[in-house]
Amino acid sequence: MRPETEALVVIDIQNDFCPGGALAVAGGDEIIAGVNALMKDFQVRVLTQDWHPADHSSFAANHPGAAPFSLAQMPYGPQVLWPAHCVQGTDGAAFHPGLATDPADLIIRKGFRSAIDSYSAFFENDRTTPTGLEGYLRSRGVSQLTLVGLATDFCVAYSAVDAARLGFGVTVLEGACRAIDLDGSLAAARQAMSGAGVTLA
Ligand code: VGL
Ligand code: ZN
Repeated sequence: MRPETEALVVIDIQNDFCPGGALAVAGGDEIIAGVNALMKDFQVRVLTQDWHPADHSSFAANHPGAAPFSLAQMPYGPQVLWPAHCVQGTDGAAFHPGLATDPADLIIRKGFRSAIDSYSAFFENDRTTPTGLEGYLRSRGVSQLTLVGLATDFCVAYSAVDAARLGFGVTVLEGACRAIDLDGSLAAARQAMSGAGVTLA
């Protein structure tokens, strides 16, 4: 059993990111058994849930004429426009039925403001608006994080880099993650994580 100073953070294992979902990540469901097993090793376990309103500005459908996976300029910087996914209250936004959610101490929702996306579990995509997760972990005395989930190159990587920047020790278990890999995004994400001091295991 890991000490109480260590937390497992499970990123976005939701139906829409698994095969058959609106923004399916190849092999997204393959990691679930391993993640469930890993949860038994940790005393602090956090799940994140991508949780968008239907009018969310990261959805291509909300930008007339824009194609899914194209880039838009937002006030906070460039933003990939995604197929509509993880709409609040829909089956796509629910956790995959195979994921053991009962062991979770905290479920943190993100991306619930229409005007701004939030890949990271710590900050929205302006990299400054906090989700509250940092305070939760610090007040529980957590200093080391292990990250797993979907997708390696977006929500996992942004969470890992932010966590390292906040001073947490961070390990990403790549075998318990799967990537979208849009135009080299996986290689870029791995480089960003390594550069931030994240351990890729
Ligand atoms: C994610 C794209 C859009 C993720 C979430 O969980 O990696 N990617 N929303
Ligand atoms: Zn999203």
